[in-house]
Amino acid sequence: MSLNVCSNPSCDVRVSGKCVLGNDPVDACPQYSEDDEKLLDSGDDEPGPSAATVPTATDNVRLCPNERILTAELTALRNRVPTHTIVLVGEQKAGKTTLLACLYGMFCKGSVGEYSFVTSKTLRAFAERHHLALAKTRRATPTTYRTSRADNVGFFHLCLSSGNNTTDLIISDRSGEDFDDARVNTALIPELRELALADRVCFLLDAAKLTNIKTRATYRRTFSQLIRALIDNRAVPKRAKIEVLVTKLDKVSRPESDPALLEAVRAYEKELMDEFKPHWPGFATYEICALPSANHLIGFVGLQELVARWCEAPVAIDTRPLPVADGLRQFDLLLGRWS
Ligand SMILES: Nc1nc2c(ncn2[C@@H]2O[C@H](COP(=O)(O)OP(=O)(O)OP(=O)(O)O)[C@@H](O)[C@H]2O)c(=O)[nH]1
Ligand SMILES: [Mg+2]
Repeated sequence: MSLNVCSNPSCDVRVSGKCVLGNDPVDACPQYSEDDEKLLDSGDDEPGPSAATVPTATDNVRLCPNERILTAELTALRNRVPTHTIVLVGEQKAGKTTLLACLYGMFCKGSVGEYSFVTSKTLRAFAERHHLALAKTRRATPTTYRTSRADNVGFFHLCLSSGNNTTDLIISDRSGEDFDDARVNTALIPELRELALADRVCFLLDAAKLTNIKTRATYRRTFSQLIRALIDNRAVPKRAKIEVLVTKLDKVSRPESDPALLEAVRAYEKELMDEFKPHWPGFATYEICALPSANHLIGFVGLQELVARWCEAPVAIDTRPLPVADGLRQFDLLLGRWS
C-alpha cells in the first residue's frame, strides 16, 4: 500500500505538510490526491468496532451444554419423561461424587449387569468428575474434588436400557456440608428440596470413618441422627425407599485388616435396620465400593445390584378410593362389589 499523498515523487508533503509547488492549502495542488489523504493516520485513538457491537449471526439452535441439571431445569425433564429420582445424602467426603463418577466409568466400558447405556444429558459433568476422581495426576492417590457448597444441588441424568425397557435415572449431588448443617439446624431441612422429588434416598455411610477409633463414636451418632432428622421432619416422601450405602469397603477389607473392622460395620448395619426398618418398611442397607484404591483385590462391589435396584419400577401408588363398608346408597356400594 502506498502512503504517498502526492503523485509528484519530489514532493514530501506527507512528511513536511508543505507543497513543493507552493500551493496553500495543499489540496489546491492538482497533483495532490484527495483519495490518498484517507490513507494518512488521522491521529484519532478511537478503537475499532468491538466484538460486542458487531452483530453476530445466530441460528437460534440451542446446544445442550451437558452440564449438571439445575433444579429450575429439572421440572421440564421430569414432565417430558418418567424418571426415577435418586437422592444421595451424606456428610462431607462420604463418597457421593465418587459413586457418580464410578457409575459413568462403568457404563463407558460396557453394560452393567443387564443394563446398558443409552444416553445422558449430563455427559460433560459426568466426564469431568470421572476424570478428577480417577485421572493419574500428580497426586499420590486418586481423589475426587470436593463438591462446593456454592454449587448448590445439581442433578445427573442416565438413560439406561434393559431389553425393550428404558429407564431415565436422575441422581442428585450436593455438598455434604449442607447435610451436616441441616442435621444440627433442622430449620434448614426444607432447603434440601431434592428430597421431595425422591423415589429413593441413599445415605452414604463411610466404612473407614465408622471403624476409625478417633471418629467412630461421633460418627455412629451423627449418621443415625441425620436419617432421623430427615424422617421426623417429613423431608423424605412416604413412597420413597431408604438405602444405606456402606462405602469405602476397600478400606476395611485389606488383606492385613483386622476382620473385626468388617464385623463392626455389619453390627452397625444391623443396629440401623433394628432402629429404622420397623418404622420405614422400604429401609435397607447395602455394601458398595466405588473406588477400590486401598484394596484392588476387592474390585467394584455392589454396583451392578445398585443399578438394577435404582432402575426398578417405583411401586405404583394405588389412587383408587377405599370401598365404603356400610353405604346407604347402592351407588356407594359399587366400589366394594367391583373390588
Ligand atoms: N478408598 C476409597 N476411597 C473413596 C471411595 N469413595 C470415595 N473415596 C474417596 O473419598 C474422598 C471423598 O469422596 P467424594 O466423592 O468427593 O465425597 P463427597 O461425598 O462427594 O464429598 P463432598 O463433595 O465434600 O460432599 C475422595 O478422596 C475419594 O477418592 C471408595 O470407595 N474407596
Ligand atoms: Mg461431592
